[in-house]
Order: sequence, then C-alpha cells, then structure tokens
Amino acid sequence: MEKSKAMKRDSIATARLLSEALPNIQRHDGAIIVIKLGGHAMSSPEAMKSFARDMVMLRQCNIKPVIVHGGGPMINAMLEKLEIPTEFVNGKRISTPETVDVVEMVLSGKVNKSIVSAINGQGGRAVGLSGKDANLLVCEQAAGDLGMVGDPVAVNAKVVFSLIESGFIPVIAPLGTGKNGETFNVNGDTAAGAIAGGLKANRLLLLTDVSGVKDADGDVLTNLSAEQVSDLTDKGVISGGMIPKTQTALDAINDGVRAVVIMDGRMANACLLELFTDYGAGSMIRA
Ligand code: X2W
Repeated sequence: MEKSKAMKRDSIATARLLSEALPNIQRHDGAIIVIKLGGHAMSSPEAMKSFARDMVMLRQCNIKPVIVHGGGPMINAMLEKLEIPTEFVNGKRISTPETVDVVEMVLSGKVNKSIVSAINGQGGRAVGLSGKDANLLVCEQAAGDLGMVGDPVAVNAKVVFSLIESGFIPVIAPLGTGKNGETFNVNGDTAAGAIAGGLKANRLLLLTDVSGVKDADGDVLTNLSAEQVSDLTDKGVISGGMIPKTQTALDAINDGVRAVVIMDGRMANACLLELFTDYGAGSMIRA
C-alpha cells in the first residue's frame, strides 16, 4: 500500500515534469544542436549510457543532435601501450605520421564506434564518420611545429545534412583531410566549432569537465556576449585551458552559430538540463 502511494507520487511528479518541458521542447523544434563530447566525459559506461539516452531523447523530440567527439585520454593510453612518446603544445598534440595513425585508429575505430553502439543501444540510429568522409573537414597544417595537426579551412557539410534529414544521429571523429589527401589530427573542440559553423547550428554545446566560464570570484557567468568574452580574456579573467574553448565559441558565433554553451558534461543528463529546463547549465555565449 505504502509502495503504491509513493509510486503514484513519483509518477505524478514525472508527468508534471514532462508537461513543464513542453515550451522548451517546442522552442528547439527542428533545431540542429552540435555537441562536443570530450574524452573526459566518457569516463564510465554509465556516463556513456546516460549521454546516449539524452541524444535519443532529443531526436525523439525532433531536435537534431550532431556529435563531435574527442578521446584524448584513450589516445594517450594507446600511445603509452605502444611506447610512443607524446607531447602537447597549447592543448594540441604534436603529431608525427606515426602518432596520427594511432589517433585515427583510436578515434575512428574504437571511440567513434563505442558512441555509435551506445546510442543504438538506446534505440537511436547513429552513424559514425570522421572529418575525412566526403571531405567533411578540409584542413591545412596548423602553425607551429605540431606536425600533422590540422586547422579546418573548409567544411563540406552536405553529408551531415543528408544523415540528419534521413533521421540519423551523426557521430564525428575529429580528423581532417588535406588538399593532397593527407590525414590531419584536429583538436576536438576546434572540429566541433568548425562543423557547427558549417551547419549554421542553432547551438553548440561544449561538454567539458568544468562548470563554465568563471568571473574573478570564481562564480560561473551564465550569460555572456562575445564582446564580454573578449573583454574578460584581455583582463586575464578567462585564462589557461578555457581560452581555446572560448575562442572556439567566438569563431563558431562568427560563422553563424546562434549560441554556444560551455558546460560540465559530467553532470547526469547535462544536455537535457541545458535544453529542456529553464535553469539551463553552464555559460551561454551569444553574439
Ligand atoms: C586531439 C584529438 C582528440 C581530442 C588529440 O590528439 O588528443 C589534437 O590535440 P579531447 O578528449 O576532446 O581532448 N587532437 C590536435 O581533442 O580529445
């Protein structure tokens, strides 16, 4: 008797919650949302399952998620196993041709397919590809002595639009192709920003392991304009590892993305919290 009363109470709360989400679900109807899933956010099978469930939920609500993933920690582990030394400069891995082979194997082979499987396991229809497929991400060699690290110079988004229109959830590994068919290693955030720009996405969600952009007192700034971001960077309030993320955000906005959210991807149901509740999550940057 007690059990059924509690169950009724929970069910009523769930029904109310679903009803309250309606205006937010309607607001995003048909929207293309690019989501960068970093390697750190994929730490456990539970986190992966919860993320996959959220993606299927979005698609079920006629919101079109496009996932661009990282996998830095998984690449590190494989390089270590193969006894290949590795080094980063300003958040980018120095990439010899040998390193790029391992990066491609790990990202396109293992990581990409495990995300695809997780989504399909929740009843979604995900398709994995990399920035090399259909020349999605054309790159030039990045400045500095980073080897085969690529900077995107063109995005051929047609293949992604085709997948979206056919009801699939694209899952993209951050590799790029050069003008002469070379394979480039692209930073996951950079790839996500470029692809969001190429798709003119409604939103780019950068799932990270921090709660957002913080002010000088360490409080998260929930709403920021591009101008404020530049100003805070000049003043040194935005610094270190946050700079590549805010720079990605500014570039994406410049390319026509409506809003970028930098948020903690380790929270359960982070994407639903951001899109379906009035609370939102992390820091939203707009033009
Ligand atoms: C990254 C690509 C993976 C990535 C790398 O080799 O680690 C460059 O640094 P996270 O998990 O998002 O950090 N590429 C050029 O960005 O992974």
